[in-house]
Formats: sequence, structure tokens, C-alpha cells
Amino acid sequence: MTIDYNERIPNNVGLANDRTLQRALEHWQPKFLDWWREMGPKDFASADVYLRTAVGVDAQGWASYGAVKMPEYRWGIFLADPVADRKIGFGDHYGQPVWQQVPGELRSQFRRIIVTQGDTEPASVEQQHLLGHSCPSLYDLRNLFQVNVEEGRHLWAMVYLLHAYFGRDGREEAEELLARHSGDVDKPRILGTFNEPIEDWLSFFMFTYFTDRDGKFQLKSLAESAFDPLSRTCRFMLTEEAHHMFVGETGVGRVVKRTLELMKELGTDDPQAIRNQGAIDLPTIQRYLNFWFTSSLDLFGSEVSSNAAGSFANGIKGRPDEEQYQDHVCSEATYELQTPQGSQTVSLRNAMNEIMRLSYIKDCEIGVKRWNMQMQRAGSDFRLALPSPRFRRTIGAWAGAAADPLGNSISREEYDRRLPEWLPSEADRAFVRSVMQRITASGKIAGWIAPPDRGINSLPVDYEYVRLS
Ligand code: BYC
Repeated sequence: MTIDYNERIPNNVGLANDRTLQRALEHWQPKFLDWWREMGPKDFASADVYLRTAVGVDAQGWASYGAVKMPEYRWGIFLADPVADRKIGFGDHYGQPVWQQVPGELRSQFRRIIVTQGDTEPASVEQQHLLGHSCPSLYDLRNLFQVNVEEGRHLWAMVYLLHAYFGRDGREEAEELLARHSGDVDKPRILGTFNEPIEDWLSFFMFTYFTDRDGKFQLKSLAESAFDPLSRTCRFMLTEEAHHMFVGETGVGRVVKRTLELMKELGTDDPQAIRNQGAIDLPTIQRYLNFWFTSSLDLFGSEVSSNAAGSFANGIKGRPDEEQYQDHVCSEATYELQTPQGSQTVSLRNAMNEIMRLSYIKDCEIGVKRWNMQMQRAGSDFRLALPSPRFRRTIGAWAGAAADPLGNSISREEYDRRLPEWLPSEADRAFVRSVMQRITASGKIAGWIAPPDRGINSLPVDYEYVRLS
């Protein structure tokens, strides 16, 4: 189905045929734009940015590229094409036809999960509000803005579902999505990670690698949902999400590459010597990784969760790539969980958050292996590593446990004393910010990061991806 761009709100959901819904969304649109102007990328409203915009939902040729001023970006509502005769793939309703409406008894659970998903999207834009000011190149600046406009579109995706299927409650929730703000003391965003500031590009790359990857897993699990409009919405969001994780993986890889080049040039791995050259030493990169990975692990919720069991049983949320499993009902199966109190046997349904977290960790390993290959090839003995999921947790069975990054239990005193070794200190953050001076000359790049291997959409790396007026 092609997208109708003549509409005020581009869409492939036949909005013109539902005047009430269309009016409600057109009423929300200026509020979104006000929010974007105030909380979106600061000071780049008049820049021409080489952006991709969704123009269809086919796997091939779904996007067009061109120079756009961000406030004029065509945010719209796009659902992946329906799958004929789709059946519910898990839980108590396994094998029954999927739902085109939300069953009355599941309204509040569905609404809660859609609101939680929706809340993360504008939150991430708010977290990156000032980042454009310290961009390492026009290529990177463009990627930041691409991620930002698409997170804005993902907000639209959830707001559409709220307006179309949840009546007045849904409209009120859509207003609230613009009223909560990342890091706001009185009205913070719902999930922890989305209240952490992103004030430097190393954090941005870690966030797009680790936190967007949580997005991938949550969206995959919602793509399994028995509520078909939610499933179709999430399937299309996943198409856009891949680029965000690419920005993270290649971003960290380019920082590592630059550091390795300097280590070779200087003949040392001394962190201070690297810093003196205005680049970021490998131990500091590890501390940033520790911070964002552990924070993102918390986003999967508690190891034992009756909410997760209910979501699975009721068809709200399956496991990512549910077809990989044999048992889709899981009413009898159990799961062996390790907690600080010892081993515990729980019903598999209650352990769904943990199952998802483990698949996520496996996926996170892939990039770490690639970064480590770079080090091996460069002859460095340093290796990055994911810390244990027992380390620095604030949600679930291991919340507040004193464990080191290898997962060993240590005394509270040792934990408190050594935590600054494992996480970025204020001095680390100040140093990282200090090297991030804005570079906006075409084809130029900051000294702390290597250039990308290739440009966007087959354009050269030194293309003027953002024209600043
Ligand atoms: N921080 O039984 P529990 C993305 C709450 S990222 C604060 O442990 P449950 C993106 C939980 O809400 C993907 N609170 O787990 C990435 C519940 O609160 P209520 C985002 C937390 O219920 C980058 C209570 O603790 N999408 O898209 O299974 C850029 C007990 O919960 C946290 C989703 O997460 C936390 N870390 O919740 C842009 C999908 N963890 O209701 C975008 C939607 C848990 O008792 N959300 N809590 O007040 C969900 O599926 C689930 O709500 C959770 C797990 C994954 C959050």
C-alpha cells in the first residue's frame, strides 16, 4: 500500500475515511510540532538535512532521500501490510485469529504497554537536544537528525494506536506523552534509561548501540502481538530501527579505530598519552559501555514478573522471533533462575522478561566481538567486555546487589569504593565533552573519531549532508 502524501498527515491507514480520527490527530499535530521546536534538536531548524523519509512499506524501496528542514519533515502513520489469515502465535489464545480491536478486558494492559513504548521515543529526542552543537562531522550530524526525526515518527506510530483504539483515555495519554520530559524532576519519562542525559557523542553511540537494541527486542516482541494493528505498526518501526543500531555500532567502532591508530603512532597504550592527543582511551570506552549496557538491561523489567506472565498469557506481548521456540503456550514449563538468594524455579511465563534479556545480551555480544577484532588486528591486547547482568542493576532480583562487573559478589564497602573504576567519573565525562568540539566543514572530521567507511545512500563521505544556513 503506498503512502498518501497529499494528506496533512501522511498515512497508509486510510485516515481520510475516518474524519473523527483524522480531526483528533490533526488537533494533536500542532502540539507535536510545538514540542519538536522546543525539545527537539536545538538551533538547527533552518538547516537543510539529507534525510530519508518513508514513502512505502515494502522491504525494497520504502524510503526516499533528500534535503529537508527538520520541522518540515513529513511525520506520518505507516503500518506494515497485513499478513493474510494471521493467527495468534503464543499464549492462551494460541492458534486463534488475531484481533483487529482491543478486547475490553485487556484495554488497560495494552494501553500501559503502548504508552510505555511511546514514552521512550520523544524521551530519546529530548536526551539528545543539544548534541548537534558538538558534532564530529556533517555525516554524524545528519545521522543524529535522522535518528531524531524517526524517533519522532515512532511517537506518531504509538499516538495513532492510542487515538484510533483507546478513545478518550488514549487521547489523554497522547497529550501526556508531550508533557513528561526526560530528566524532569516532577514529570520524568517512565523508564530509567530515558532520563539519563546524553551530553556527548560517545554516550550517543553507546545509547544507539545498547538502548536502541532494547527497542529492537521490545518491538519484535510487540510485533508478535495478537492485536494486529500493534503488530503491523511495530513491524514497520523495526525497518527504521536498523539504521539507529548501525549508527551505534559503527560509531563506537570508529572511536575505537581512531584510538588504536593513535596507540600505534605513539607506541603506547597509556590512557593519558591518548588523551593528550585529544582522543578517548580504551578503558574510558569500557566504562561508558558499562554504564549504558547495565542501564539498558534494566529496561527488560524484573526477572520474575507477573506482568510479563500476564502479557504472554493474554497475547499482548510474545517473545522476539516467537517461531524459534517449540512450545508457544508455556503453561507447564519452568525456568531455573539465579538470584542473590540462590537458584529458584519459576514458571516460564513469569520469566519472560529474563528470556528476552538473555537474547538481547547475545545480540549485544556481536558488536563487542567486532570491536575486539579491530583491537586484535591492530596488535592491542585490550578487549572490551559486557559486564555481568548482576552488576549495577536497579531493577529486578539483582537490584542493589554488590557484584563486580564479572558478577562476583563483593562486600558493599568494596563495591562502593570501586564503582568509580567501573563507571565514567565526572572527570571522564568532562574530558570526553572537552574533546567534542563542533566540526561542520565539509569532509572534515574531529580528531577523536575515524571517518566512516562509506557515506549515506551511496554518496561520498565528504558530501555536505547538512547545509547550515
Ligand atoms: N525503569 O514486572 P516488571 C525503545 C516498571 S526502547 C523504570 O518488572 P514489566 C527506544 C514497570 O513499568 C523499548 N520502571 O516488568 C530505544 C512496572 O511499572 P508499573 C521501550 C521500570 O511490567 C531508544 C514495574 O516496574 N519499549 O523503543 O514486565 C530510543 C514492574 O515491572 C523499568 C518497551 O519497553 C525501568 N527500567 O515491564 C528510542 C515496551 N522496568 O506498570 C526508543 C513496553 C520496569 O507497575 N514496555 N519498570 O507502574 C514493556 O513491555 C514493559 O512495560 C517493560 C517491563 C519492558 C518495561
